[in-house]
Formats: sequence, structure tokens, C-alpha cells
Amino acid sequence: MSLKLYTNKESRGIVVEWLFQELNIDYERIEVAYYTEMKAPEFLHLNPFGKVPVLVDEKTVIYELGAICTYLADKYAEKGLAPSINDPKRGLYYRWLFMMAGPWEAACVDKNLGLKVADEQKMFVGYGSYDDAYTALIQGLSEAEPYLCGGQFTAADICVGAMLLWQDKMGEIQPHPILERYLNTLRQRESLKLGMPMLAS
Ligand SMILES: N[C@@H](CCC(=O)N[C@@H](CS)C(=O)NCC(=O)O)C(=O)O
Repeated sequence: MSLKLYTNKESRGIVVEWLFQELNIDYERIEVAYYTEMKAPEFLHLNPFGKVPVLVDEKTVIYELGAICTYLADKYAEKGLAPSINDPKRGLYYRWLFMMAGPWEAACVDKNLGLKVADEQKMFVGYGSYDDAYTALIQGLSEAEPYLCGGQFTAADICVGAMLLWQDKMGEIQPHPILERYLNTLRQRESLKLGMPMLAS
């Protein structure tokens, strides 16, 4: 089988499994143990960070969740999980994917670690402050109709949605009716129930 997903059932690799449900294609799933297999030389050769998920497509090795999802959505463009290359919605699609992997994740990790950004430091910090990132998130979600790129469900909904569903379940994100409306839309997708059942309810 040409597509191999190195993952762990308790990792963000489950997000790729949600995407695979939407794509409805076969892949080989390889479970990698934390601490041991993930830090072994053979695995570090694939991903020097020693983290999952990693997708291998023939000789191409892709790590970073956002990169994996974007790659798969484009490789199987006929499945409609990405706006086409000339569609202006592609800009929105990229904005969400990069925002989630960059400023949003950094803001949340720093918050969980108890790191506080002083007002005078905000200009050096890509996300400004957690409150700025949250405001941007809610403002963006208020424009979802019902998905991030309008009527088309895309890989951005999978990357963004999985993160937000997880944070909501863990009580790590301040509730908001706009957030709840978006998450409830995602919870109705059959692929979520199959790919990431723990986040479907
Ligand atoms: N930036 C990476 C982060 C990957 C990551 O943090 N993976 C965690 C699981 S969710 C991991 O493999 N941790 C194992 C370790 O650091 O030892 C991505 O988005 O793919």
C-alpha cells in the first residue's frame, strides 16, 4: 500500500484518520509507541522531532498535521475536501490552516504553560495575546456558513474542528455560542463518528 500513516491512538494522528474517513481510501496504519519507538533511530529518520503523525507516500515523508491534511486533500482533489486552486476561498482555507497550526496552537500552549505576554511584548509574539487569538477565532467562526469555507466542508474544518472539539471536551476553551454552533455542525458528520468517535458527542 503506498500510503503509510505512522500514528498513535492517543495523538493528533486521529485527525488524519478523520480525514481518511472523508476520503474513503485505503492506507496502512502503523501504531508507534510513545517514548520508545517514537524516539528510535528508524523513526527519527522519518521525523527528527520524534513525534506523530507522519505520512509516507512512496518516498515522500510528511510530518506536521496541517501539511499532511493539506497534502491529502490536494492529492485526492476529486473528493472535494479543498477549494480548487483558483477559487478565492482557497485564501480563506490557507488562512484557517496556518492560523490553527501557528498562532492558535502557540497561544493555547503558552496559556496552558502559564506563560503571560506583557502588553509591551505583544508585538514580538506572533499571536499577540491569547485574548487576541480567541477574538480572532470567534470573529472568523462567526463567518462560517456553516463551514469555514462556506458550503464546502474542507480539510480546514478537520484541522480546526478537531482542535476545537478537543479543547471543548477538555474544558480548555472558553464557551461561546458561535463556537458551539460550529462544533455542533461538525458533530453531525458521520466521518467524525467513525474517525474520531471520542469527539463526536
Ligand atoms: N507540530 C506537530 C506536533 C506533533 C505532536 O506534538 N505530536 C505529539 C502527539 S499529539 C507527539 O507525538 N508527542 C510525542 C513526543 O513528543 O514524544 C504536528 O502538528 O504534527
